[in-house]
Order: sequence, then C-alpha cells, then structure tokens
Amino acid sequence: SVSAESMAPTSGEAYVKVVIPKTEEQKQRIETSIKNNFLFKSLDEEQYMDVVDAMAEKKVMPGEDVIKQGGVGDFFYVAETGAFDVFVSRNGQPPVKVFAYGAGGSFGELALMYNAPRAATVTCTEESIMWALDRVTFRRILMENTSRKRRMYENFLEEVAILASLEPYERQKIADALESISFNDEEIIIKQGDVGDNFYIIEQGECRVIQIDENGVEHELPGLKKGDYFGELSLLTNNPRKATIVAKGRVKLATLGKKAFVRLLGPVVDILKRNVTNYHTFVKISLD
Ligand code: 1OR
Repeated sequence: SVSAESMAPTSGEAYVKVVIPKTEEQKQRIETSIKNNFLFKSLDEEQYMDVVDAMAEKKVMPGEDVIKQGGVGDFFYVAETGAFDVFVSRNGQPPVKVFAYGAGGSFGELALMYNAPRAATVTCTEESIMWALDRVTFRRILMENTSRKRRMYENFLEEVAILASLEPYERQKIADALESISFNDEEIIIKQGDVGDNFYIIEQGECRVIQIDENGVEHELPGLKKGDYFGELSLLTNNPRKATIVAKGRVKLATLGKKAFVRLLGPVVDILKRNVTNYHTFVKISLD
C-alpha cells in the first residue's frame, strides 16, 4: 500500500519514513548524544530530522545483551548514558572481551552495512538509555557516507606503519573520524610553540620539519613523507609544539582532533611514545 509518506527513490528500496513522536526534551537528548559522533557529522537539516524522528528510546539494564553475535542486524544504537562491553567469539572459542563503550558510543552498524550477521555481542554493564535507529533509516541516511569514508581511507591506513597492529575494525573507526586537509608549498601546518589540537598523517606529498633551539638557531630535521605522522607529541604531553612543520610542495593530510586521537589511538600510545625516543631534536622533550 502507498501512504502519503511513502517515497520511491530513484535507486534502492522504496521506504516509508519512520516517525516516532518525541517531546522537545527527547529531541534535545538525542542532539546531545550524537553531537560528537562522526557518523552523524555531514547530515543536512532534513536528514538530521529524519534520523531524530526515526530513533526509538530504549532503556537497557546491566547483563542485557543489546546485540548477540551471529544474530540478524535490525538496529543501529547510540548510547546516551550507560556502559557496554563487546565480546567476540572466534572458531567456537569462548567469547573474549575486545572493547567497551561508554556514553556517546555507537555500535551495530556493521551488520546493517554489509548485510552480515552481528560480528560481536554487546552487553550492557551499566543501566543505559539508548537510541535505536532502524535498519532502513540507517541505510538510507547514514550508510553511504560511512562506507564511502571507510573505503576511501582503508588502503591508506593499512599502509601506515603505526596502525599496522590495529584490528581492521579499529582502522575503520579511525577512518570515520579522519578529515582530509591540503596545504600548498611552504605553508605552515604546525608552528613550534603553539598549542596542539590535531594529529596528522601524510596522505600525499612531503613535509619539512624545522626546529628552533634554546639559542634561537634554526635546524632542519629529517623530513616526513607519505604514511608518516606528526603532531602526536603535544597531544600526548599537553606541551606546546616542539617543531614547525611546513608543506614541501603540495601535501594532503588526514587529520584527527585531540579527543578522537586519545580515544582511537589509545592502543598504540606506547608505540607512539617509544618512537619519540628516536627523534632528532634540538630542544628538550619530556614525556611525563
Ligand atoms: P554489528 O552490527 O556487527 C556488533 O554488531 C557490533 O559491535 C558491531 O556491529 C560493531 O558496531 C561493534 N569487531 C566487530 N564489531 C565490533 C568490534 C570489533 N568492536 C565493536 N564492535 N572488534 C574487533 C574484534 C576482533 C573490536 C575492535 C576494537
């Protein structure tokens, strides 16, 4: 049957917009819950409203499995409050905890994106308010951008040495959070002495590294090329930038903000710190 709200897009499945009535207060809570979520970042006004309309509020108790590995993908979830553990069982082995989410976390996109069975079990560990987005709305509004970005950065991130030890899914989460930014020859990307807010990986091109020592003497340090990263030191230490990075020719960078850096690169922080000890430097660097 065809209702007034039924739409027939030029490609893909026909759909009826899901509208679950909500109070202003609920809409406000959804806004807060998805504000910092990269998957919702590039929605236009109409897409945003459609997502908010379609979300269903759900209360979950500790011990409850929101998602069961091997199950069918029906919803994508955003946690407004609470906490969750993620378990994966491989080759019939007992489940192993692989990850944890807190407030603001979101999960359950994989089965919806790839029409695959649920890849993990997600168990509530602290009472939670969640927002569930149905499969059709997820695919219609959130999937395209998400899969485009994951595909776009997939090959590149596989070749970034520092990320080699991560699970493919961890690199996908990094892809969600990355943004590309370009600089022209001789443009300053970061400046020694400035406060650091971003981490960078070189996608294309090369950078020069310049450092001014305590006596004001300028030194040219070894340059950076595709796959190399920089900007991590200030984020690890909260100290000002220890060097100036300048574009050498045109460069394209993939960048992460500080919060995403801390959350997504946590598993490689020790490697990042260890690598600092190999730096050529003319100023004192302290990691504590
Ligand atoms: P789903 O639809 O498959 C389970 O349902 C969800 O758990 C999944 O989407 C992800 O959103 C989320 N591997 C696979 N899925 C994970 C993982 C994960 N972590 C969270 N989910 N990891 C790899 C384990 C080998 C953990 C990476 C840190």
